[in-house]
Amino acid sequence: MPDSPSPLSPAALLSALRSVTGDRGLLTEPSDVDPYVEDWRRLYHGRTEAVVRPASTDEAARVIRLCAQAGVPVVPQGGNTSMVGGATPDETGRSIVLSLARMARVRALDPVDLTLTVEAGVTLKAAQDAAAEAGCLLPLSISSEGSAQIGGVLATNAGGNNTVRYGNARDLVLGLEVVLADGQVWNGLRRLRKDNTGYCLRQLFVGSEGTLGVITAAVLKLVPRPRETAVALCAVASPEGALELFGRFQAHDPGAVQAFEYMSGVGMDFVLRHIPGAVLPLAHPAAHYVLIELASPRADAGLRVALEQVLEGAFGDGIVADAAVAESEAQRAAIWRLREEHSEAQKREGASVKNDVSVPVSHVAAFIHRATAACEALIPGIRPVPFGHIGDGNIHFNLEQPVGADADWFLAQDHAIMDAVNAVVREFDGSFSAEHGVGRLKPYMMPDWRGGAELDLMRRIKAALDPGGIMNPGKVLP
Ligand code: 2HG
Ligand code: ZN
Repeated sequence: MPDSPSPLSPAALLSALRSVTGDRGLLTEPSDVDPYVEDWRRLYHGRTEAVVRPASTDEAARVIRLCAQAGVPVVPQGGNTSMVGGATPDETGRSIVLSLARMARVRALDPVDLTLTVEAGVTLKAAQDAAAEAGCLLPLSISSEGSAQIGGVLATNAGGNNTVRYGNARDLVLGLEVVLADGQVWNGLRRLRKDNTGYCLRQLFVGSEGTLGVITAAVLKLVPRPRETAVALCAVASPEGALELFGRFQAHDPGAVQAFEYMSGVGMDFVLRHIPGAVLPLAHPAAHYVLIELASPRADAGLRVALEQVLEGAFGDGIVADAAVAESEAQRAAIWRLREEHSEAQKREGASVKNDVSVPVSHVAAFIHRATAACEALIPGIRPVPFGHIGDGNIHFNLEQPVGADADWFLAQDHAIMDAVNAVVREFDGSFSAEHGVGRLKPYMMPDWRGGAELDLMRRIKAALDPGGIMNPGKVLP
C-alpha cells in the first residue's frame, strides 16, 4: 500500500492545480470565474477561488486527487444550463469548479455497433452532428442542446423530446469513464448490449448530479438516421384533447411517434411576443397546442399521409381545431423553435418558479387542472405556464409572476409554490424531479419523498463512494 499523501493546504492546492493543467486550465481572475458561479437563470449564485479546466482524463484525475488531498470540494460543471442550480458552487467559496469544457473530443463512432464514444465536454449538439455525419441519430434532444454538455446531460439523466420513443439519457448509455472521488479512474467504456457482470455501476453515476464522481467520457447508443419525418403543430381544446390525440397516434403506429409535446396558450404567447421571428403558423391563437413529430428510418414510410389521416379524424371528432403541417425543413425548424424557445421567452417575461414534474401519462390532464387551481388559490394573478413532454408524462409546470408584481417578492415564495404543486403531483403518484435533477434547489424535499430505507440507501452509497464528502456537496441529498 502506498503511504497516504500528507494533507495539502488550500494555498498550495492552487499552484499544484496549475502545474497539472497549465495556465490555460486554471482561471482565478474574478472576471474569468464569474460566468461559472451563476446558473443560466441567474437565480443561483456562489463563489469560488478557481475554475479548473482539465484537457484530459488524466488531468481530471490528478485534479480530483489533489482536491481530495486538500479536502476541497469539487463542483463539476458542463454547459451550466441547469434549472436547479446543480452546477453552481455555494456561497462559502470553499469549492473549486471543475469545468469539463476542454474535454471535447469525439473519441470514436462505430456505425456497425451503432455507438458513439465522446468526452464529457462535447456539447449534445456536437454529438448529434457527429452521429448525423455517419448517417446515424443520437436520439436525445433537449432545448439547451447547443450548450448542454454530454457529462452534464448524463449526470442529470436528461430526458427531453424523444423520451417517448427512446427513453432518457440513462437508456442510451452503454459505457462510462468516471473519475472517482479519490482520483482513481474507472474505465467502463464498454459498448456491449448485454453485460451482466455484477452491479451496473454506470447507472449509479447517471443521474447522480456529480455527487459520486465525475463522468469524463461515455459510450452512447445510436439509431439509424430517420429518412422521413413529418411534423405538425395543432390547436387543441384542452389537455384532455392533447392526451386523446396522443392516444390516437400511438394506436396508429407507436413506433413512429418521435416526439409529442404540449404547450399552453400562455407560454406560446410569451414566445410570440419575446422571440424575434417567432410566428404562429395557425389562423388564431389557441388555449392549448400540441407538437407532433413522426419519424422513420425508412424513406417510404408514408408518414405525411399517416399524420394527415390521424389529424383529419381528430378534426372530424372535434379534438383538433386547427393544424399546420410542415412542408419543408425550414417550416419544421420554425415549428420546433416555438417549443424550444419556451424557457427563454419565459425568462424574458419576468420571474418564474419551475416545477419539472412527472405523473403517469393518463393523469397529465387532471394534474394540469388541479395544479393550476392550487396555484391560483395560493397567489391570485399567478400565471401557470405548463408545457413539455406530455407523451412521457413530464410537464414543466412553471409559474410566471403576476403581471406587475415584484420579482423578488414572487421568487421568495418559491417553496410555497413548489409545495402546492407537488402536493398535487403526489396525489397522482408522480415525481417532483423528472429530468432536470434535484440540484441545489430541491434536496429539502428528499426526506419527504424518498424517506426511510430509500434515502438511507442513497446516503450509504454517497458515503461509500465519496467518504470525504467532496463531490458537489449540498446537491441531491439534504
Ligand atoms: C424544456 O423542455 C426544458 O424545454 C426546459 O426542459 C424547461 O424551462 C423549463 O422549465
Ligand atoms: Zn424538458
